[in-house]
Amino acid sequence: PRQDTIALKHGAHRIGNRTDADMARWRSLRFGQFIHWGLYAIPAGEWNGKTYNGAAEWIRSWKEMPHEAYDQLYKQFNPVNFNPQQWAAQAKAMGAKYMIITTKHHDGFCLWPSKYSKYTIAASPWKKDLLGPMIDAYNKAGIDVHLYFSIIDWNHPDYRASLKNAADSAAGKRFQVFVKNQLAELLQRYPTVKGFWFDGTWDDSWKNDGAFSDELEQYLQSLHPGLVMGSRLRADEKGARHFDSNGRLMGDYEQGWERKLPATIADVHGNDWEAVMTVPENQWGYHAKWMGHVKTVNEILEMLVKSVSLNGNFVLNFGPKADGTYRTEEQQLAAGIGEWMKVNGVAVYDGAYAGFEKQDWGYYIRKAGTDSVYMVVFNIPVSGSLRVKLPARTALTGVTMLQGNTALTPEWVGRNEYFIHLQNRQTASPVVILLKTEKGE
Ligand code: JFZ
Repeated sequence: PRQDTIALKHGAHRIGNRTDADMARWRSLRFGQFIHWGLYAIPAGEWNGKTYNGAAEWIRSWKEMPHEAYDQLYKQFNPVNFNPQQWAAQAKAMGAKYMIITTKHHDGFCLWPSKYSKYTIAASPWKKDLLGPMIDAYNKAGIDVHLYFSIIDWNHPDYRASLKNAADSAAGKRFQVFVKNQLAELLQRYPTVKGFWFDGTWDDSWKNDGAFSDELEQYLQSLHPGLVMGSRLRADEKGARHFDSNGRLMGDYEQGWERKLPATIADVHGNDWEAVMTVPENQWGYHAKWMGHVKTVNEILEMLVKSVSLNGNFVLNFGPKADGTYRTEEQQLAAGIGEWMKVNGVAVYDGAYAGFEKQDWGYYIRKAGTDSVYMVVFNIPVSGSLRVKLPARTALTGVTMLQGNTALTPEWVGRNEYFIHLQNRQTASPVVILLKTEKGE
Protein backbone atom coordinates (compact mmCIF):
# COMPACT_ATOMS: atom_id res chain seq x y z
CA PRO A 1 0.00 0.00 0.00
CA ARG A 2 0.98 3.57 -0.74
CA GLN A 3 2.56 5.61 2.08
CA ASP A 4 0.69 8.67 3.28
CA THR A 5 2.93 11.71 3.24
CA ILE A 6 0.93 14.04 5.48
CA ALA A 7 0.09 13.23 9.10
CA LEU A 8 -3.64 13.88 9.57
CA LYS A 9 -5.83 13.65 12.63
CA HIS A 10 -9.05 14.29 10.72
CA GLY A 11 -8.39 12.57 7.42
CA ALA A 12 -9.68 9.17 6.26
CA HIS A 13 -10.04 6.67 9.09
CA ARG A 14 -10.34 3.64 6.84
CA ILE A 15 -8.52 2.45 3.75
CA GLY A 16 -10.73 0.71 1.23
CA ASN A 17 -14.48 0.21 1.25
CA ARG A 18 -16.55 -0.69 4.29
CA THR A 19 -17.18 -4.45 4.46
CA ASP A 20 -20.05 -4.61 7.01
CA ALA A 21 -23.60 -5.78 6.30
CA ASP A 22 -25.20 -2.30 6.35
CA MET A 23 -22.81 -1.04 3.72
CA ALA A 24 -23.15 -4.24 1.68
CA ARG A 25 -26.90 -3.70 1.68
CA TRP A 26 -26.61 -0.10 0.48
CA ARG A 27 -24.20 -1.23 -2.24
CA SER A 28 -26.53 -3.99 -3.43
CA LEU A 29 -29.58 -1.71 -3.84
CA ARG A 30 -28.00 0.23 -6.73
CA PHE A 31 -31.05 2.31 -7.70
CA GLY A 32 -32.41 5.10 -5.55
CA GLN A 33 -34.95 7.91 -5.72
CA PHE A 34 -34.06 11.43 -4.58
CA ILE A 35 -36.87 13.75 -3.52
CA HIS A 36 -36.45 17.51 -3.21
CA TRP A 37 -39.55 18.85 -1.53
CA GLY A 38 -39.98 22.06 0.36
CA LEU A 39 -41.23 25.65 0.28
CA TYR A 40 -39.52 26.30 -3.07
CA ALA A 41 -42.23 24.13 -4.66
CA ILE A 42 -44.67 27.00 -4.06
CA PRO A 43 -43.03 29.69 -6.24
CA ALA A 44 -42.00 26.81 -8.56
CA GLY A 45 -39.36 28.94 -10.27
CA GLU A 46 -41.58 31.99 -10.76
CA TRP A 47 -41.93 35.27 -8.91
CA ASN A 48 -44.05 38.29 -9.86
CA GLY A 49 -44.72 36.86 -13.29
CA LYS A 50 -41.03 36.38 -14.04
CA THR A 51 -39.32 33.05 -14.51
CA TYR A 52 -36.18 32.15 -12.57
CA ASN A 53 -33.71 30.39 -14.83
CA GLY A 54 -31.76 28.82 -11.97
CA ALA A 55 -32.58 25.74 -9.93
CA ALA A 56 -36.04 26.14 -8.34
CA GLU A 57 -34.81 25.31 -4.83
CA TRP A 58 -32.40 28.25 -5.02
CA ILE A 59 -35.02 30.90 -5.83
CA ARG A 60 -34.62 32.55 -2.43
CA SER A 61 -31.16 33.69 -3.52
CA TRP A 62 -32.51 35.34 -6.72
CA LYS A 63 -32.28 39.14 -6.49
CA GLU A 64 -35.83 39.49 -7.86
CA MET A 65 -37.32 37.67 -4.89
CA PRO A 66 -37.11 39.42 -1.50
CA HIS A 67 -36.03 37.15 1.35
CA GLU A 68 -38.97 38.41 3.40
CA ALA A 69 -41.37 37.11 0.77
CA TYR A 70 -39.72 33.71 0.65
CA ASP A 71 -39.60 33.44 4.41
CA GLN A 72 -43.41 33.83 4.58
CA LEU A 73 -44.10 30.94 2.21
CA TYR A 74 -44.41 28.45 5.05
CA LYS A 75 -47.79 30.03 5.80
CA GLN A 76 -49.03 28.61 2.48
CA PHE A 77 -47.45 25.17 2.60
CA ASN A 78 -50.38 22.81 2.69
CA PRO A 79 -49.90 19.62 0.65
CA VAL A 80 -53.51 18.49 0.78
CA ASN A 81 -52.94 15.83 -1.89
CA PHE A 82 -49.91 14.30 -0.18
CA ASN A 83 -50.33 10.53 -0.28
CA PRO A 84 -47.21 8.81 1.04
CA GLN A 85 -48.48 5.33 0.12
CA GLN A 86 -48.86 6.51 -3.47
CA TRP A 87 -45.37 8.05 -3.45
CA ALA A 88 -43.90 4.80 -2.17
CA ALA A 89 -45.90 2.71 -4.65
CA GLN A 90 -44.64 4.85 -7.53
CA ALA A 91 -41.03 4.50 -6.36
CA LYS A 92 -41.41 0.78 -5.92
CA ALA A 93 -42.97 0.33 -9.36
CA MET A 94 -40.04 2.29 -10.81
CA GLY A 95 -37.67 -0.19 -9.20
CA ALA A 96 -36.04 2.12 -6.63
CA LYS A 97 -34.69 0.29 -3.59
CA TYR A 98 -33.84 3.34 -1.53
CA MET A 99 -35.01 6.92 -1.23
CA ILE A 100 -33.37 10.14 -0.08
CA ILE A 101 -35.64 12.91 1.20
CA THR A 102 -34.75 16.56 1.85
CA THR A 103 -35.46 16.90 5.56
CA LYS A 104 -34.13 20.46 5.36
CA HIS A 105 -32.71 22.22 2.30
CA HIS A 106 -30.60 25.41 2.27
CA ASP A 107 -33.69 27.54 3.10
CA GLY A 108 -33.77 25.93 6.55
CA PHE A 109 -37.41 24.82 6.45
CA CYS A 110 -37.86 21.48 8.25
CA LEU A 111 -40.26 18.84 6.95
CA TRP A 112 -40.46 17.46 10.49
CA PRO A 113 -41.65 19.32 13.61
CA SER A 114 -38.16 19.93 15.01
CA LYS A 115 -38.13 21.14 18.58
CA TYR A 116 -34.99 23.14 17.79
CA SER A 117 -36.62 25.41 15.19
CA LYS A 118 -39.82 27.38 14.71
CA TYR A 119 -39.41 27.21 10.95
CA THR A 120 -40.95 23.78 10.44
CA ILE A 121 -43.94 21.97 9.07
CA ALA A 122 -45.59 22.44 12.48
CA ALA A 123 -45.92 26.17 11.75
CA SER A 124 -47.52 25.58 8.32
CA PRO A 125 -51.26 25.10 7.70
CA TRP A 126 -50.51 21.38 7.31
CA LYS A 127 -49.24 21.30 10.92
CA LYS A 128 -48.52 17.55 10.99
CA ASP A 129 -45.23 15.72 10.49
CA LEU A 130 -44.47 14.87 6.85
CA LEU A 131 -41.35 12.78 7.31
CA GLY A 132 -42.78 10.15 9.63
CA PRO A 133 -45.64 9.04 7.34
CA MET A 134 -43.31 9.18 4.35
CA ILE A 135 -40.64 7.01 5.96
CA ASP A 136 -43.27 4.52 7.17
CA ALA A 137 -44.86 4.23 3.74
CA TYR A 138 -41.53 3.70 1.98
CA ASN A 139 -40.35 1.19 4.56
CA LYS A 140 -43.62 -0.72 4.21
CA ALA A 141 -42.98 -0.86 0.47
CA GLY A 142 -39.55 -2.37 1.18
CA ILE A 143 -37.61 0.80 0.38
CA ASP A 144 -34.78 2.07 2.60
CA VAL A 145 -34.84 5.75 3.55
CA HIS A 146 -31.88 8.12 3.80
CA LEU A 147 -32.08 11.69 4.99
CA TYR A 148 -30.77 14.66 3.01
CA PHE A 149 -29.67 17.42 5.38
CA SER A 150 -28.22 20.78 4.35
CA ILE A 151 -25.59 22.31 6.62
CA ILE A 152 -26.18 25.70 4.99
CA ASP A 153 -29.25 27.14 6.75
CA TRP A 154 -30.42 30.51 5.38
CA ASN A 155 -33.01 30.81 8.12
CA HIS A 156 -30.89 30.26 11.22
CA PRO A 157 -29.57 33.45 12.87
CA ASP A 158 -26.31 31.73 13.81
CA TYR A 159 -25.46 30.39 10.36
CA ARG A 160 -22.29 32.01 8.91
CA ALA A 161 -20.61 31.17 5.62
CA SER A 162 -17.35 32.35 7.14
CA LEU A 163 -16.26 33.34 10.62
CA LYS A 164 -14.69 36.82 10.55
CA ASN A 165 -14.60 37.81 14.21
CA ALA A 166 -15.22 36.61 17.77
CA ALA A 167 -18.98 37.15 17.50
CA ASP A 168 -19.08 35.00 14.36
CA SER A 169 -17.09 32.30 16.11
CA ALA A 170 -19.54 32.29 19.01
CA ALA A 171 -22.46 32.03 16.58
CA GLY A 172 -20.63 29.25 14.77
CA LYS A 173 -20.32 27.27 18.00
CA ARG A 174 -24.03 27.68 18.73
CA PHE A 175 -24.83 26.60 15.18
CA GLN A 176 -22.79 23.41 15.59
CA VAL A 177 -24.81 22.51 18.69
CA PHE A 178 -28.00 23.16 16.71
CA VAL A 179 -26.85 20.86 13.87
CA LYS A 180 -25.92 18.10 16.31
CA ASN A 181 -29.26 18.43 18.08
CA GLN A 182 -31.29 18.29 14.89
CA LEU A 183 -29.44 15.26 13.58
CA ALA A 184 -29.77 13.40 16.88
CA GLU A 185 -33.45 14.33 16.89
CA LEU A 186 -33.93 12.89 13.40
CA LEU A 187 -32.30 9.59 14.40
CA GLN A 188 -34.33 9.41 17.56
CA ARG A 189 -37.63 10.15 15.78
CA TYR A 190 -36.95 7.96 12.73
CA PRO A 191 -34.89 4.99 13.89
CA THR A 192 -35.31 3.01 10.64
CA VAL A 193 -33.28 5.44 8.54
CA LYS A 194 -30.18 3.98 6.93
CA GLY A 195 -28.06 7.03 6.33
CA PHE A 196 -27.56 10.76 5.93
CA TRP A 197 -26.94 12.59 2.67
CA PHE A 198 -25.19 15.79 3.69
CA ASP A 199 -25.04 18.88 1.51
CA GLY A 200 -24.07 22.54 1.72
CA THR A 201 -20.69 21.78 3.26
CA TRP A 202 -18.62 23.98 0.97
CA ASP A 203 -18.55 27.20 3.01
CA ASP A 204 -15.36 28.23 4.84
CA SER A 205 -17.00 28.01 8.27
CA TRP A 206 -17.51 24.29 7.70
CA LYS A 207 -14.40 23.50 5.65
CA ASN A 208 -12.14 25.16 8.20
CA ASP A 209 -13.35 23.02 11.08
CA GLY A 210 -12.43 19.48 10.07
CA ALA A 211 -12.35 18.46 13.72
CA PHE A 212 -16.06 19.19 14.08
CA SER A 213 -17.27 17.29 11.01
CA ASP A 214 -15.04 14.37 12.01
CA GLU A 215 -16.46 14.35 15.52
CA LEU A 216 -19.98 14.69 14.13
CA GLU A 217 -19.59 11.70 11.83
CA GLN A 218 -18.39 9.57 14.75
CA TYR A 219 -21.13 10.88 17.02
CA LEU A 220 -23.83 9.90 14.49
CA GLN A 221 -22.25 6.48 14.03
CA SER A 222 -22.27 6.00 17.81
CA LEU A 223 -25.98 6.91 18.00
CA HIS A 224 -26.91 4.69 15.08
CA PRO A 225 -24.23 2.12 14.20
CA GLY A 226 -24.15 1.13 10.55
CA LEU A 227 -25.33 4.49 9.23
CA VAL A 228 -24.16 5.22 5.70
CA MET A 229 -22.72 8.71 5.11
CA GLY A 230 -20.98 9.93 1.97
CA SER A 231 -17.87 11.99 1.43
CA ARG A 232 -19.69 15.33 1.25
CA LEU A 233 -19.88 15.67 5.03
CA ARG A 234 -16.27 16.09 5.99
CA ALA A 235 -13.20 18.19 5.44
CA ASP A 236 -9.80 17.34 6.89
CA GLU A 237 -7.88 19.82 9.05
CA LYS A 238 -6.36 21.37 5.94
CA GLY A 239 -9.75 22.03 4.39
CA ALA A 240 -9.58 19.22 1.81
CA ARG A 241 -13.07 17.89 1.04
CA HIS A 242 -14.23 14.42 -0.11
CA PHE A 243 -10.60 13.23 -0.38
CA ASP A 244 -8.21 14.10 2.41
CA SER A 245 -4.84 15.79 1.84
CA ASN A 246 -3.31 12.37 1.15
CA GLY A 247 -5.93 11.68 -1.51
CA ARG A 248 -7.86 9.15 0.56
CA LEU A 249 -11.65 9.09 0.51
CA MET A 250 -13.39 10.32 3.68
CA GLY A 251 -16.79 8.86 4.52
CA ASP A 252 -18.39 5.70 3.22
CA TYR A 253 -18.64 6.41 -0.50
CA GLU A 254 -17.66 9.08 -3.00
CA GLN A 255 -20.47 11.61 -3.08
CA GLY A 256 -19.12 14.06 -5.66
CA TRP A 257 -20.89 12.57 -8.70
CA GLU A 258 -23.55 15.21 -9.05
CA ARG A 259 -25.18 15.32 -12.52
CA LYS A 260 -22.17 13.57 -13.99
CA LEU A 261 -20.86 10.02 -14.21
CA PRO A 262 -17.37 8.52 -14.25
CA ALA A 263 -16.20 7.44 -17.71
CA THR A 264 -14.20 4.36 -16.79
CA ILE A 265 -13.54 2.12 -13.80
CA ALA A 266 -10.20 3.91 -13.29
CA ASP A 267 -12.11 7.09 -12.40
CA VAL A 268 -13.59 5.60 -9.23
CA HIS A 269 -10.31 4.40 -7.68
CA GLY A 270 -11.89 1.27 -6.24
CA ASN A 271 -14.21 3.30 -4.01
CA ASP A 272 -17.92 2.87 -3.46
CA TRP A 273 -19.74 5.77 -5.09
CA GLU A 274 -23.16 7.16 -5.90
CA ALA A 275 -24.36 9.52 -8.63
CA VAL A 276 -27.36 11.82 -8.26
CA MET A 277 -29.17 12.97 -11.39
CA THR A 278 -31.84 15.48 -12.33
CA VAL A 279 -34.47 14.83 -15.01
CA PRO A 280 -34.05 18.23 -16.72
CA GLU A 281 -30.59 19.83 -16.91
CA ASN A 282 -30.45 21.27 -13.39
CA GLN A 283 -33.70 21.35 -11.42
CA TRP A 284 -34.04 19.55 -8.09
CA GLY A 285 -37.07 21.21 -6.53
CA TYR A 286 -40.33 21.64 -8.48
CA HIS A 287 -40.05 24.19 -11.28
CA ALA A 288 -43.28 24.82 -13.21
CA LYS A 289 -41.39 25.48 -16.45
CA TRP A 290 -38.73 22.96 -17.24
CA MET A 291 -36.40 24.54 -19.75
CA GLY A 292 -34.03 22.76 -22.12
CA HIS A 293 -33.47 19.06 -22.53
CA VAL A 294 -35.55 16.63 -20.48
CA LYS A 295 -34.05 13.15 -20.11
CA THR A 296 -35.87 10.17 -21.59
CA VAL A 297 -36.44 6.72 -20.11
CA ASN A 298 -33.64 5.22 -22.24
CA GLU A 299 -31.19 7.96 -21.28
CA ILE A 300 -31.87 7.40 -17.60
CA LEU A 301 -31.60 3.63 -18.00
CA GLU A 302 -28.24 4.05 -19.69
CA MET A 303 -26.97 6.20 -16.81
CA LEU A 304 -28.24 3.68 -14.27
CA VAL A 305 -26.68 0.74 -16.10
CA LYS A 306 -23.41 2.55 -16.70
CA SER A 307 -23.20 3.45 -13.00
CA VAL A 308 -23.76 -0.13 -11.89
CA SER A 309 -21.26 -1.42 -14.47
CA LEU A 310 -18.69 0.82 -12.75
CA ASN A 311 -19.56 -0.31 -9.20
CA GLY A 312 -21.76 2.68 -8.39
CA ASN A 313 -25.27 3.51 -7.23
CA PHE A 314 -27.55 5.75 -9.27
CA VAL A 315 -30.17 8.07 -7.76
CA LEU A 316 -32.83 9.83 -9.84
CA ASN A 317 -34.34 13.05 -8.52
CA PHE A 318 -38.02 13.97 -8.31
CA GLY A 319 -39.41 17.38 -7.33
CA PRO A 320 -43.03 17.04 -6.20
CA LYS A 321 -45.44 19.99 -6.43
CA ALA A 322 -46.46 21.95 -3.36
CA ASP A 323 -49.80 20.11 -3.17
CA GLY A 324 -48.06 16.76 -2.86
CA THR A 325 -48.55 15.45 -6.41
CA TYR A 326 -46.02 14.71 -9.14
CA ARG A 327 -45.88 16.39 -12.52
CA THR A 328 -46.96 14.18 -15.44
CA GLU A 329 -43.45 14.01 -16.92
CA GLU A 330 -42.10 12.46 -13.72
CA GLN A 331 -44.99 10.01 -13.41
CA GLN A 332 -44.47 8.82 -16.97
CA LEU A 333 -40.74 8.59 -16.55
CA ALA A 334 -41.08 6.51 -13.38
CA ALA A 335 -43.56 4.19 -15.09
CA GLY A 336 -41.36 3.78 -18.15
CA ILE A 337 -38.27 2.97 -16.12
CA GLY A 338 -40.31 0.53 -14.04
CA GLU A 339 -41.58 -1.31 -17.09
CA TRP A 340 -38.01 -2.10 -18.13
CA MET A 341 -36.87 -2.82 -14.59
CA LYS A 342 -39.64 -5.37 -14.07
CA VAL A 343 -38.01 -7.67 -16.61
CA ASN A 344 -34.41 -6.50 -16.52
CA GLY A 345 -33.85 -5.14 -13.01
CA VAL A 346 -32.24 -8.45 -12.11
CA ALA A 347 -29.19 -7.19 -14.02
CA VAL A 348 -29.05 -4.03 -11.89
CA TYR A 349 -29.58 -5.10 -8.28
CA ASP A 350 -26.46 -6.46 -6.67
CA GLY A 351 -24.65 -5.63 -9.91
CA ALA A 352 -20.95 -4.94 -10.13
CA TYR A 353 -18.08 -4.28 -12.50
CA ALA A 354 -17.62 -7.42 -14.61
CA GLY A 355 -13.95 -7.14 -15.48
CA PHE A 356 -14.60 -7.86 -19.17
CA GLU A 357 -13.20 -5.71 -21.98
CA LYS A 358 -15.78 -3.00 -22.70
CA GLN A 359 -17.44 -3.14 -26.12
CA ASP A 360 -19.23 -0.40 -28.04
CA TRP A 361 -22.69 -2.04 -27.82
CA GLY A 362 -23.09 -1.18 -24.13
CA TYR A 363 -22.17 -2.39 -20.64
CA TYR A 364 -21.38 -5.58 -18.78
CA ILE A 365 -22.68 -6.04 -15.26
CA ARG A 366 -21.67 -8.97 -13.05
CA LYS A 367 -24.07 -10.28 -10.43
CA ALA A 368 -21.73 -9.65 -7.51
CA GLY A 369 -19.66 -12.65 -6.52
CA THR A 370 -21.05 -14.96 -9.24
CA ASP A 371 -20.22 -16.22 -12.75
CA SER A 372 -23.34 -14.54 -14.17
CA VAL A 373 -22.62 -11.53 -16.34
CA TYR A 374 -25.29 -9.46 -18.04
CA MET A 375 -24.77 -7.61 -21.29
CA VAL A 376 -26.95 -4.51 -21.42
CA VAL A 377 -27.11 -3.49 -25.07
CA PHE A 378 -27.87 0.12 -25.95
CA ASN A 379 -26.30 0.24 -29.41
CA ILE A 380 -26.93 -2.67 -31.76
CA PRO A 381 -24.34 -2.35 -34.55
CA VAL A 382 -25.38 -2.26 -38.21
CA SER A 383 -24.04 -5.81 -38.56
CA GLY A 384 -26.37 -6.97 -35.80
CA SER A 385 -23.46 -8.85 -34.22
CA LEU A 386 -22.28 -8.19 -30.69
CA ARG A 387 -18.67 -8.97 -29.91
CA VAL A 388 -17.98 -10.67 -26.58
CA LYS A 389 -14.38 -10.98 -25.47
CA LEU A 390 -14.04 -13.09 -22.36
CA PRO A 391 -11.04 -12.97 -20.06
CA ALA A 392 -8.38 -15.64 -20.57
CA ARG A 393 -9.29 -19.22 -19.62
CA THR A 394 -13.02 -18.44 -19.51
CA ALA A 395 -15.60 -20.35 -21.55
CA LEU A 396 -19.06 -19.18 -22.56
CA THR A 397 -21.55 -21.86 -21.51
CA GLY A 398 -24.91 -20.16 -21.94
CA VAL A 399 -26.54 -17.13 -23.58
CA THR A 400 -30.10 -16.02 -22.75
CA MET A 401 -31.98 -12.87 -23.66
CA LEU A 402 -34.07 -11.82 -20.65
CA GLN A 403 -36.88 -10.40 -22.77
CA GLY A 404 -38.93 -13.48 -23.60
CA ASN A 405 -36.36 -15.73 -21.89
CA THR A 406 -34.90 -16.58 -25.32
CA ALA A 407 -31.83 -18.81 -25.62
CA LEU A 408 -29.30 -17.57 -28.19
CA THR A 409 -26.52 -19.55 -29.85
CA PRO A 410 -23.22 -17.69 -29.86
CA GLU A 411 -20.74 -18.03 -32.70
CA TRP A 412 -17.22 -18.87 -31.57
CA VAL A 413 -14.73 -16.58 -33.30
CA GLY A 414 -11.43 -17.70 -31.81
CA ARG A 415 -9.66 -17.82 -28.45
CA ASN A 416 -12.08 -16.27 -25.95
CA GLU A 417 -14.02 -14.26 -28.52
CA TYR A 418 -17.59 -14.84 -29.59
CA PHE A 419 -20.30 -13.13 -31.58
CA ILE A 420 -23.89 -12.96 -30.47
CA HIS A 421 -26.02 -12.33 -33.54
CA LEU A 422 -29.06 -10.15 -33.09
CA GLN A 423 -29.37 -9.74 -36.88
CA ASN A 424 -31.68 -6.87 -37.67
CA ARG A 425 -33.62 -7.10 -34.45
CA GLN A 426 -35.50 -3.88 -33.76
CA THR A 427 -35.76 -2.71 -30.19
CA ALA A 428 -37.23 0.32 -28.45
CA SER A 429 -35.40 -0.33 -25.20
CA PRO A 430 -32.08 -1.78 -24.03
CA VAL A 431 -31.68 -5.53 -24.56
CA VAL A 432 -30.31 -7.60 -21.70
CA ILE A 433 -28.46 -10.85 -22.33
CA LEU A 434 -27.32 -13.14 -19.56
CA LEU A 435 -24.00 -14.87 -20.09
CA LYS A 436 -23.05 -17.92 -18.14
CA THR A 437 -19.34 -18.38 -18.06
CA GLU A 438 -17.00 -20.93 -16.55
CA LYS A 439 -13.45 -20.49 -15.44
CA GLY A 440 -11.25 -23.21 -16.88
CA GLU A 441 -7.62 -24.14 -16.29
C1 JFZ B 1 -26.52 20.92 -4.06
C2 JFZ B 1 -27.69 21.85 -3.77
O1 JFZ B 1 -27.24 23.18 -3.76
C3 JFZ B 1 -28.76 21.62 -4.79
O2 JFZ B 1 -29.86 22.47 -4.55
C4 JFZ B 1 -29.22 20.18 -4.73
O3 JFZ B 1 -29.78 19.92 -3.46
C5 JFZ B 1 -28.03 19.26 -4.98
C6 JFZ B 1 -28.36 17.81 -4.80
O4 JFZ B 1 -26.95 19.58 -4.09
O5 JFZ B 1 -25.91 21.34 -5.25
C7 JFZ B 1 -24.67 20.93 -5.58
C8 JFZ B 1 -23.88 20.25 -4.72
C9 JFZ B 1 -22.62 19.81 -5.13
C10 JFZ B 1 -22.18 20.06 -6.40
C11 JFZ B 1 -22.96 20.76 -7.27
C12 JFZ B 1 -24.22 21.20 -6.86
N1 JFZ B 1 -20.94 19.58 -6.80
O6 JFZ B 1 -20.26 18.88 -6.02
O7 JFZ B 1 -20.53 19.79 -7.97
